[in-house]
Amino acid sequence: MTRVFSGMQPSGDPHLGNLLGAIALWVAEATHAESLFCVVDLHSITFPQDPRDLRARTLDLTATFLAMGLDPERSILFLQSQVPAHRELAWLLECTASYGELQRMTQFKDKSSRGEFVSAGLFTYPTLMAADILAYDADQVPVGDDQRQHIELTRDLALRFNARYGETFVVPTGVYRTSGARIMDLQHPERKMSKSLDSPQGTILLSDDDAAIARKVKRAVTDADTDVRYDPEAKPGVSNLLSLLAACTDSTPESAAAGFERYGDLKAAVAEAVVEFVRPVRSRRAELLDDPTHLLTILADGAVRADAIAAPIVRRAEDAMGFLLRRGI
Ligand code: AQP
Repeated sequence: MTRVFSGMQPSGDPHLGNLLGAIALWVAEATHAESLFCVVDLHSITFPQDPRDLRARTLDLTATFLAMGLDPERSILFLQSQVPAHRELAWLLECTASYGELQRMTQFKDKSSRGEFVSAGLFTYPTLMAADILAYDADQVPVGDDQRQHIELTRDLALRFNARYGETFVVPTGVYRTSGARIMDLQHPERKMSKSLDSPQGTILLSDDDAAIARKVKRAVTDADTDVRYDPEAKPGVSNLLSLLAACTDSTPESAAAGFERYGDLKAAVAEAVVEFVRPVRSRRAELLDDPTHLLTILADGAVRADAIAAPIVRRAEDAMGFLLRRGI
């Protein structure tokens, strides 16, 4: 059976890009594959986190996974930090990746140029992501379009490792949505909606109430003419609104454009569709957060199941590289 793995950082409240570009895709993938979904808390510390915020956001994101429809019986839901394989394999892959290829990662260039503290972990982040995936022999990785370069690197590292040390890792492929794979910021439609960019009016968060969502959509940047058509190059703002409408209503951006003559009507329809999509997820998440013990129990169970898959794969990689395995395992 195909095995699917993906993860998300608890680095801020999830936004519409995370929900539509990633988790909605995971829910679809989980129906026909063995699947593992992970809160990648180790990734979030590439930037300093307040420990209390990190704990709270980790539970928030776990509840978000469930509220979006992931089923902990069918999928393995767990925390990256609770399964040692991720950290163990990351070092082996850091020594497989070259300095030059990590320097070429656009996410590193983008985030390191924001003038904040640049940790060594931000630089090696893609090797930890590769470890997340390769530790499970994952065949498929459903992610947003912004992760393409990291998936390509993961494939390159798996192929390089296999060529040097013998067949060890499954070479995974990325899975992307056809519409909604990259949701753009409503105020800056040339850049992706993001947890860490300071653009409160351009970012729709899961915690936003209905009125805030409608206000942000209505104030979204469009362009000078009034033509409603899907053309991301010439009309990035309008095209982003059409992508949102399509992703929330299960259609395509081109067909979503039909019937709209004015931006005002399009924005009203997008606001309604997004509100209807977000509202039940927000309220289910709030219910789930009332019982943190239940969430922690799901995570503990997930960690045991994930560890049972990943630990032998890491031992396999260590053995292939020439490390002496501890007697008895
Ligand atoms: N704007 C987006 N459109 C579609 N998909 C997106 N994803 C993120 N932004 C968009 C997808 O969500 C998953 C979460 O990945 P992550 O938590 O590792 O965060 P990220 O990709 O680095 O992006 P974020 O959520 O905006 O966080 P920051 O600001 O910290 O970078 C991935 O599958 C991603 O593709």
